[in-house]
Amino acid sequence: MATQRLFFALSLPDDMQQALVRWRADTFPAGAGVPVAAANLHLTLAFLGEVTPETSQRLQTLASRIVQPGFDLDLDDAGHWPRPGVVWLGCQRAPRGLLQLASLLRAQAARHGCHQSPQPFHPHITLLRHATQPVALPPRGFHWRFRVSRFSLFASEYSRGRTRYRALASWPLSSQDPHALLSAP
Ligand code: 2AM
Repeated sequence: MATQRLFFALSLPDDMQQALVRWRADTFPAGAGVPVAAANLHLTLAFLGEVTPETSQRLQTLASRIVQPGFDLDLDDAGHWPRPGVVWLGCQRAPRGLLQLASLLRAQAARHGCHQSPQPFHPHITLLRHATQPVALPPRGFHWRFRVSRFSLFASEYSRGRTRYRALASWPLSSQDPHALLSAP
């Protein structure tokens, strides 16, 4: 079977997608860049690149064994990377759970031959692409919070001029706080 272009990511709840799309339209001028479709908004944990079915299966098995509590994600930062032409939304302080999950998935990917960027992980949701000209960023003060209780493996598929991200599998993050377990009578 052919390879697939895969990545592990967090998807956004529907109401968050809609809120971000409205905020983006109010915040950035139409010519600032190409908006990412609401359904495609996501936060990448580990990019795998072109992957064989065998490697995909192995990484899915490892992902299914991850035991980690869920966490809250605060989206309260925005930035512009002019070289890749990306305007992004992120967090001023990434939660430890997010960094742990990404680091584990990236390490497993690297061990299975998926090249990982030497750049430090900078969690972000890409809002606009092809934003190569200077962009005025909104002043700090915006803030969304959502609970992350699962992560997914996505395939990036391109057809009829459009990129679509299709979830292949999802895994829950446990709802229990490990500290609560430790202090239980
Ligand atoms: P981006 O949003 O910053 O462009 C699907 O393409 C997802 O994988 C996107 O979130 C994209 O990040 C990320 N991605 C694509 N190519 C990548 C690469 N070479 N290294 C790391 N992440 C990449």
